[in-house]
Amino acid sequence: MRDEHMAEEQKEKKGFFSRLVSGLSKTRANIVSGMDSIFNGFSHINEDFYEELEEVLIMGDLGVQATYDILDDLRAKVKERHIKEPADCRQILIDSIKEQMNVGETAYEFEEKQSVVMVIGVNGVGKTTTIGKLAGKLRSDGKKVILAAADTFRAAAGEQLKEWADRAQAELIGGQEGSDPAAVVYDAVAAAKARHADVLLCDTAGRLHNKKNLMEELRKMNRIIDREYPEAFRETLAVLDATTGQNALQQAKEFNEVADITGIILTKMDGTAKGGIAVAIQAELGIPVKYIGVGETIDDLQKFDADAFVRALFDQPKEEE
Ligand SMILES: Nc1nc2c(ncn2[C@@H]2O[C@H](COP(=O)(O)OP(=O)(O)OP(=O)(O)O)[C@@H](O)[C@H]2O)c(=O)[nH]1
Ligand SMILES: [Mg+2]
Repeated sequence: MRDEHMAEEQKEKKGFFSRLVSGLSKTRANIVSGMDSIFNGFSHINEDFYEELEEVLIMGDLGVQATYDILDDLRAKVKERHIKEPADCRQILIDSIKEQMNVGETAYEFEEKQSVVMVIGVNGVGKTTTIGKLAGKLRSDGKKVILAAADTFRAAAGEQLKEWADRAQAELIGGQEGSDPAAVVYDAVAAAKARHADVLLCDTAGRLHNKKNLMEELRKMNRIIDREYPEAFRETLAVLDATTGQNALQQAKEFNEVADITGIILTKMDGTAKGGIAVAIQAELGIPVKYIGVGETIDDLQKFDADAFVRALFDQPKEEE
């Protein structure tokens, strides 16, 4: 029995890793091929070598901050260890990228607590889909999950979430289109308390009449949760679309001004060459990327694992298949 279980787990892990490997293929082509051609193209380490590396990292969407941090670290280690061969820099660079992305041990505490998770982000980034995936994941861990359809602005947003709720077998609390989203949150909190739910996931609108409106609405919902459900563990996840590259960074900054973002979910990592943005976000904002979306189905949400991410990016995928 136990062996079977372990074999199952191994298989799952493999599937998980190969999905990550294939999801990151364009990012890999973008960053790693560029890096490797530098490692192979230079016979010794000089200023040009560092400059070209810098260019590859910036073009790979790692962001200015992370790029400088990584290169400073590399320069220091090259000096300290008297490294002469460009190829010997590869592993140092990989380790340094990994270091930039450490999530910390408490990142997934909310999954084990009675919690409220606010999911915020501009329209179309993948909030509703991500909530569906997250609900599926929590349900399969045996958690009692309630979804709040607090996007009452966009037509059919409620129905879209309902489909995900059915798929994940989670309960949904919604409201009429055009009704007050804060009222939906109020009702959902009442339901979560009455039914002793483990996790309440709140879907929010990506767009209202204007941005000020949207930010005000988020504040209002937060106040209601604070007041009505103070005992709940709070998590606020900003969803960012990886394909938008540096724009995603700007969005996170704006949302962080109204809500205390505790984590980032980076969606659409499959099929983008801009996966390096995962590194930039952590370096520039100091907010951990907690999950990544690698496709459109319920299984396509993964906990962000810096180690697996870097391995999927830099190791030859052949040996893992
Ligand atoms: N390839 C891919 N597509 C995704 C991923 N996550 C979401 N999508 C797609 O992105 C589109 C938008 O997703 P939604 O979940 O509706 O986005 P939203 O943020 O809720 O949008 P609004 O409610 O309009 O603000 C859908 O077609 C999803 O299937 C992902 O990880 N990979
Ligand atoms: Mg939505």
